[in-house]
Amino acid sequence: MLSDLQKRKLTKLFSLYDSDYTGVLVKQDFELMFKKLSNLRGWSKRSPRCIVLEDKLMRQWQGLEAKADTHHNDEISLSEWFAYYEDILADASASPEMIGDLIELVFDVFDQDEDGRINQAEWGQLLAVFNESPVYAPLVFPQLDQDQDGFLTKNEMRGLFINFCYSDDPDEVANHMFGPY
Ligand SMILES: [Ca+2]
Ligand SMILES: [Ca+2]
Ligand SMILES: [Ca+2]
Repeated sequence: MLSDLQKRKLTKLFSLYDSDYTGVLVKQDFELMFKKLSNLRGWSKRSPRCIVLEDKLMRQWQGLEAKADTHHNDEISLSEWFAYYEDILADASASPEMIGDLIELVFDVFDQDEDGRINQAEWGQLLAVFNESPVYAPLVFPQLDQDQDGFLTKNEMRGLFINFCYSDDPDEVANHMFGPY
């Protein structure tokens, strides 16, 4: 069973994906996300990185639809989303792959200076693209960056995502990684 705290965080994650603010996830949310992300980087439609990004997002949508759309109506409701995550979080073999894919996507798009790390400004851009105010970046980033070197590495990010998804501790810093929830 997901706890209330986990449900609040997963509702937050759902809202990050709901690009068109309809309260359900559909293919168009991923298409809009693709547009926002490729615009952020100024990647032309035919550039290899753009093609890779579109392919990754479409595969994410297809994977989500195949597993989460249990009512087969081409959309994912919040309750389907909860059920999907309940399965993922219960299956130790499923979550590393999902979290690994998300991290690759974050670094592909938001590591804009391409130093292999995410800094506070890059995190602010992620928040802005995913429907959250970048004003939260200076509030949350220093807490997320636990070794305080000014950057999140892939390893640090992995730990944060895992705690965001799994932790039932209200004091866990990763709870706030995407802003208020
Ligand atoms: Ca939507
Ligand atoms: Ca960087
Ligand atoms: Ca760090």
